[in-house]
Amino acid sequence: MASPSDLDFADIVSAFWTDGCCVLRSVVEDPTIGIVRNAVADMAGSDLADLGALAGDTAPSKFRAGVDQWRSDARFLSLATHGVLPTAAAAVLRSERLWLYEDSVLVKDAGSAVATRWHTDDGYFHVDGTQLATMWVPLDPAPLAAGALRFLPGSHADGHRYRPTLFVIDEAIPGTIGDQPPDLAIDDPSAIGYDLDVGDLTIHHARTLHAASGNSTTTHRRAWSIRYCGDDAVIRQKPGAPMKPGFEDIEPGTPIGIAAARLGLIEATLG
Ligand SMILES: O=C(O)CCC(=O)C(=O)O
Repeated sequence: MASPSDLDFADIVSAFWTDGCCVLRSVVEDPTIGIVRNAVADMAGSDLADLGALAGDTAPSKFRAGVDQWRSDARFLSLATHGVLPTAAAAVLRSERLWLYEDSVLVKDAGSAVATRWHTDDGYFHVDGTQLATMWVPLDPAPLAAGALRFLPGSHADGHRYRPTLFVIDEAIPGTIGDQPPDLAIDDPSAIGYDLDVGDLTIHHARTLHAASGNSTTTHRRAWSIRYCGDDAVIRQKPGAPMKPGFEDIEPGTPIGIAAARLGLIEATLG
Protein backbone atom coordinates (compact mmCIF):
# COMPACT_ATOMS: atom_id res chain seq x y z
CA MET A 1 0.00 0.00 0.00
CA ALA A 2 1.16 3.56 -0.62
CA SER A 3 2.34 5.09 2.60
CA PRO A 4 0.23 7.92 4.01
CA SER A 5 3.18 10.22 3.47
CA ASP A 6 3.18 9.65 -0.29
CA LEU A 7 1.87 12.49 -2.43
CA ASP A 8 -0.49 10.07 -4.17
CA PHE A 9 -1.92 9.02 -0.89
CA ALA A 10 -2.44 12.65 0.14
CA ASP A 11 -4.47 13.10 -3.06
CA ILE A 12 -6.55 10.05 -2.22
CA VAL A 13 -7.29 11.36 1.28
CA SER A 14 -8.14 14.75 -0.13
CA ALA A 15 -10.54 13.16 -2.67
CA PHE A 16 -12.27 11.32 0.17
CA TRP A 17 -12.92 14.51 2.12
CA THR A 18 -13.81 16.63 -0.95
CA ASP A 19 -15.90 14.15 -2.95
CA GLY A 20 -16.91 11.76 -0.17
CA CYS A 21 -15.26 8.81 -1.94
CA CYS A 22 -11.90 7.61 -3.18
CA VAL A 23 -10.32 4.64 -4.91
CA LEU A 24 -7.15 2.77 -3.94
CA ARG A 25 -5.60 0.66 -6.67
CA SER A 26 -3.67 -2.60 -6.25
CA VAL A 27 -3.55 -2.49 -2.45
CA VAL A 28 -5.12 -5.83 -1.48
CA GLU A 29 -2.79 -8.73 -2.08
CA ASP A 30 -3.62 -12.24 -3.24
CA PRO A 31 -3.49 -14.01 0.11
CA THR A 32 -6.08 -11.64 1.54
CA ILE A 33 -8.42 -11.96 -1.43
CA GLY A 34 -8.04 -15.76 -1.36
CA ILE A 35 -8.84 -15.94 2.35
CA VAL A 36 -11.95 -13.79 1.95
CA ARG A 37 -13.12 -15.75 -1.10
CA ASN A 38 -12.76 -18.99 0.88
CA ALA A 39 -14.63 -17.49 3.82
CA VAL A 40 -17.45 -16.42 1.48
CA ALA A 41 -17.52 -19.88 -0.10
CA ASP A 42 -17.81 -21.44 3.37
CA MET A 43 -20.82 -19.30 4.32
CA ALA A 44 -24.04 -21.23 4.68
CA GLY A 45 -26.78 -20.42 2.17
CA SER A 46 -28.86 -19.09 5.05
CA ASP A 47 -26.16 -16.48 5.84
CA LEU A 48 -27.10 -14.57 2.69
CA ALA A 49 -30.57 -13.05 2.23
CA ASP A 50 -32.14 -12.70 -1.22
CA LEU A 51 -32.32 -8.90 -1.43
CA GLY A 52 -33.83 -8.97 -4.90
CA ALA A 53 -36.96 -10.59 -3.48
CA LEU A 54 -37.78 -7.22 -1.90
CA ALA A 55 -37.88 -5.76 -5.42
CA GLY A 56 -40.08 -8.63 -6.63
CA ASP A 57 -37.18 -10.16 -8.55
CA THR A 58 -37.56 -13.91 -9.02
CA ALA A 59 -34.85 -14.42 -11.65
CA PRO A 60 -32.37 -17.26 -11.05
CA SER A 61 -29.51 -14.71 -10.92
CA LYS A 62 -29.70 -13.27 -7.42
CA PHE A 63 -28.44 -10.33 -5.40
CA ARG A 64 -27.74 -11.75 -1.96
CA ALA A 65 -26.15 -10.22 1.12
CA GLY A 66 -25.30 -10.99 4.73
CA VAL A 67 -24.19 -8.84 7.61
CA ASP A 68 -21.77 -9.10 10.54
CA GLN A 69 -19.88 -12.12 9.26
CA TRP A 70 -16.98 -11.04 11.47
CA ARG A 71 -18.92 -12.23 14.50
CA SER A 72 -19.05 -15.84 13.28
CA ASP A 73 -15.91 -16.21 11.17
CA ALA A 74 -12.52 -15.15 12.55
CA ARG A 75 -11.11 -14.74 9.03
CA PHE A 76 -13.32 -11.72 8.40
CA LEU A 77 -12.54 -10.30 11.85
CA SER A 78 -8.81 -10.72 11.48
CA LEU A 79 -8.57 -9.10 8.03
CA ALA A 80 -10.93 -6.25 8.96
CA THR A 81 -8.96 -5.36 12.08
CA HIS A 82 -5.31 -6.07 11.14
CA GLY A 83 -3.14 -5.12 8.21
CA VAL A 84 -3.66 -3.10 5.09
CA LEU A 85 -7.46 -2.69 5.19
CA PRO A 86 -7.92 -0.93 8.55
CA THR A 87 -4.61 0.90 8.16
CA ALA A 88 -5.80 2.39 4.85
CA ALA A 89 -9.22 3.24 6.31
CA ALA A 90 -7.71 5.00 9.34
CA ALA A 91 -5.32 6.97 7.15
CA VAL A 92 -8.15 8.09 4.86
CA LEU A 93 -10.30 9.02 7.86
CA ARG A 94 -7.32 10.82 9.44
CA SER A 95 -8.10 8.86 12.56
CA GLU A 96 -5.62 7.71 15.19
CA ARG A 97 -7.85 4.83 16.27
CA LEU A 98 -10.38 2.74 14.35
CA TRP A 99 -13.21 0.40 15.28
CA LEU A 100 -14.93 -2.22 13.17
CA TYR A 101 -18.63 -1.36 13.20
CA GLU A 102 -19.96 -3.98 10.76
CA ASP A 103 -19.10 -5.99 7.69
CA SER A 104 -21.22 -7.35 4.87
CA VAL A 105 -20.80 -9.80 2.02
CA LEU A 106 -22.73 -8.80 -1.10
CA VAL A 107 -22.97 -11.17 -4.06
CA LYS A 108 -24.55 -9.97 -7.30
CA ASP A 109 -24.75 -12.91 -9.68
CA ALA A 110 -23.88 -12.52 -13.36
CA GLY A 111 -27.01 -11.31 -15.10
CA SER A 112 -28.81 -10.06 -11.99
CA ALA A 113 -30.85 -7.00 -12.97
CA VAL A 114 -31.24 -5.90 -9.36
CA ALA A 115 -29.73 -2.46 -8.76
CA THR A 116 -28.55 -1.13 -5.42
CA ARG A 117 -30.60 2.06 -5.11
CA TRP A 118 -29.22 5.45 -4.11
CA HIS A 119 -28.73 5.59 -0.36
CA THR A 120 -26.31 6.64 2.35
CA ASP A 121 -25.05 4.33 5.09
CA ASP A 122 -25.50 6.97 7.78
CA GLY A 123 -29.18 6.19 8.35
CA TYR A 124 -28.50 2.48 9.01
CA PHE A 125 -25.59 3.06 11.43
CA HIS A 126 -26.31 3.67 15.10
CA VAL A 127 -23.36 6.06 15.29
CA ASP A 128 -22.71 9.68 14.46
CA GLY A 129 -19.58 11.68 13.70
CA THR A 130 -17.49 12.74 10.74
CA GLN A 131 -14.98 9.87 10.79
CA LEU A 132 -17.27 7.12 9.51
CA ALA A 133 -16.55 5.22 6.32
CA THR A 134 -17.31 2.11 4.31
CA MET A 135 -14.60 0.21 2.47
CA TRP A 136 -15.83 -1.85 -0.50
CA VAL A 137 -13.50 -4.65 -1.54
CA PRO A 138 -14.34 -6.53 -4.77
CA LEU A 139 -13.44 -10.22 -4.77
CA ASP A 140 -13.87 -10.46 -8.56
CA PRO A 141 -13.09 -7.99 -11.32
CA ALA A 142 -15.83 -5.39 -10.86
CA PRO A 143 -16.34 -2.94 -13.70
CA LEU A 144 -19.24 -0.55 -13.26
CA ALA A 145 -21.29 -2.86 -15.49
CA ALA A 146 -20.87 -5.63 -12.90
CA GLY A 147 -22.19 -3.37 -10.14
CA ALA A 148 -19.16 -1.53 -8.75
CA LEU A 149 -20.34 1.35 -6.58
CA ARG A 150 -21.13 4.80 -8.01
CA PHE A 151 -21.01 7.89 -5.79
CA LEU A 152 -22.59 11.33 -5.87
CA PRO A 153 -19.61 13.62 -5.24
CA GLY A 154 -20.05 16.14 -2.43
CA SER A 155 -23.26 14.53 -1.18
CA HIS A 156 -21.60 13.68 2.16
CA ALA A 157 -21.56 17.42 2.85
CA ASP A 158 -24.90 18.46 1.32
CA GLY A 159 -26.47 19.08 4.73
CA HIS A 160 -29.05 16.30 4.33
CA ARG A 161 -29.49 13.27 6.56
CA TYR A 162 -31.10 10.63 4.36
CA ARG A 163 -33.41 8.00 5.74
CA PRO A 164 -32.55 4.38 5.05
CA THR A 165 -34.43 2.60 2.29
CA LEU A 166 -35.06 -1.05 1.54
CA PHE A 167 -31.81 -0.95 -0.51
CA VAL A 168 -33.15 -2.41 -3.76
CA ILE A 169 -36.27 -0.23 -3.85
CA ASP A 170 -36.58 3.42 -2.90
CA GLU A 171 -39.19 2.80 -0.21
CA ALA A 172 -38.01 4.01 3.19
CA ILE A 173 -37.69 1.55 6.07
CA PRO A 174 -40.86 2.15 8.13
CA GLY A 175 -40.30 4.23 11.26
CA THR A 176 -37.04 5.80 10.08
CA ILE A 177 -36.50 9.54 9.88
CA GLY A 178 -34.67 11.87 7.50
CA ASP A 179 -34.90 13.01 3.91
CA GLN A 180 -35.81 10.73 1.05
CA PRO A 181 -32.74 10.12 -1.17
CA PRO A 182 -32.96 11.96 -4.51
CA ASP A 183 -34.69 10.22 -7.39
CA LEU A 184 -31.64 9.68 -9.62
CA ALA A 185 -30.93 7.14 -12.35
CA ILE A 186 -28.25 4.69 -11.26
CA ASP A 187 -26.04 5.93 -14.11
CA ASP A 188 -26.79 9.61 -13.51
CA PRO A 189 -24.01 11.57 -15.26
CA SER A 190 -23.22 13.55 -12.11
CA ALA A 191 -22.10 10.35 -10.36
CA ILE A 192 -18.54 9.09 -10.31
CA GLY A 193 -17.46 5.48 -10.21
CA TYR A 194 -14.52 3.25 -10.97
CA ASP A 195 -14.04 0.07 -12.94
CA LEU A 196 -12.34 -2.03 -10.28
CA ASP A 197 -9.96 -4.92 -10.53
CA VAL A 198 -9.22 -7.48 -7.85
CA GLY A 199 -6.80 -5.74 -5.46
CA ASP A 200 -8.52 -2.35 -5.79
CA LEU A 201 -11.01 -0.97 -3.28
CA THR A 202 -13.14 2.11 -2.74
CA ILE A 203 -13.80 4.01 0.48
CA HIS A 204 -16.84 6.23 0.88
CA HIS A 205 -18.06 8.45 3.68
CA ALA A 206 -21.10 7.22 5.61
CA ARG A 207 -23.04 10.24 4.35
CA THR A 208 -22.13 9.82 0.67
CA LEU A 209 -25.00 8.87 -1.61
CA HIS A 210 -24.06 5.73 -3.52
CA ALA A 211 -25.68 3.12 -5.75
CA ALA A 212 -24.78 0.26 -8.08
CA SER A 213 -26.31 -1.13 -11.25
CA GLY A 214 -27.34 -4.72 -11.75
CA ASN A 215 -24.65 -7.05 -13.03
CA SER A 216 -24.81 -7.18 -16.84
CA THR A 217 -21.50 -9.08 -17.14
CA THR A 218 -20.98 -12.82 -17.33
CA THR A 219 -19.00 -12.98 -14.04
CA HIS A 220 -20.49 -12.85 -10.59
CA ARG A 221 -19.68 -9.80 -8.46
CA ARG A 222 -18.71 -10.78 -4.95
CA ALA A 223 -17.77 -7.93 -2.62
CA TRP A 224 -16.85 -7.52 1.02
CA SER A 225 -17.95 -4.23 2.56
CA ILE A 226 -16.38 -3.14 5.85
CA ARG A 227 -17.83 -0.28 7.90
CA TYR A 228 -15.49 1.60 10.22
CA CYS A 229 -15.74 4.25 12.95
CA GLY A 230 -12.90 6.66 13.72
CA ASP A 231 -11.96 8.83 16.67
CA ASP A 232 -14.93 11.22 16.73
CA ALA A 233 -17.69 8.57 16.41
CA VAL A 234 -20.33 8.52 19.13
CA ILE A 235 -23.29 6.22 19.64
CA ARG A 236 -26.52 7.61 18.17
CA GLN A 237 -29.44 5.24 17.78
CA LYS A 238 -31.29 5.83 14.51
CA PRO A 239 -35.03 5.29 14.95
CA GLY A 240 -36.44 2.49 12.83
CA ALA A 241 -33.08 1.21 11.53
CA PRO A 242 -32.35 -2.48 12.24
CA MET A 243 -31.01 -2.60 15.82
CA LYS A 244 -27.77 -4.27 16.83
CA PRO A 245 -27.21 -6.17 20.06
CA GLY A 246 -26.57 -3.89 23.04
CA PHE A 247 -26.88 -0.56 21.25
CA GLU A 248 -30.24 0.25 22.84
CA ASP A 249 -28.62 0.26 26.28
CA ILE A 250 -25.89 2.80 25.48
CA GLU A 251 -26.41 6.47 26.33
CA PRO A 252 -26.58 8.48 23.07
CA GLY A 253 -23.41 10.54 22.62
CA THR A 254 -21.16 7.98 24.29
CA PRO A 255 -17.80 7.98 22.46
CA ILE A 256 -17.15 4.81 20.50
CA GLY A 257 -13.92 4.23 22.44
CA ILE A 258 -15.97 3.90 25.62
CA ALA A 259 -18.98 2.08 24.17
CA ALA A 260 -16.96 -0.46 22.18
CA ALA A 261 -16.11 -2.70 25.13
CA ARG A 262 -19.77 -2.94 26.17
CA LEU A 263 -20.85 -3.61 22.60
CA GLY A 264 -18.14 -6.13 21.81
CA LEU A 265 -16.89 -3.96 18.93
CA ILE A 266 -13.26 -4.58 18.07
CA GLU A 267 -10.61 -1.88 17.80
CA ALA A 268 -8.29 -2.36 14.82
CA THR A 269 -4.55 -2.78 15.15
CA LEU A 270 -3.04 -0.16 12.86
CA GLY A 271 0.29 0.01 11.08
O1 LIG B 1 -22.57 -3.95 -3.00
C1 LIG B 1 -23.54 -3.24 -3.22
O2 LIG B 1 -24.22 -3.33 -4.23
C2 LIG B 1 -23.92 -2.16 -2.23
C3 LIG B 1 -22.98 -2.03 -1.08
C4 LIG B 1 -23.20 -0.80 -0.27
O3 LIG B 1 -24.03 0.02 -0.54
C5 LIG B 1 -22.32 -0.60 0.88
O4 LIG B 1 -21.58 -1.50 1.25
O5 LIG B 1 -22.37 0.52 1.45
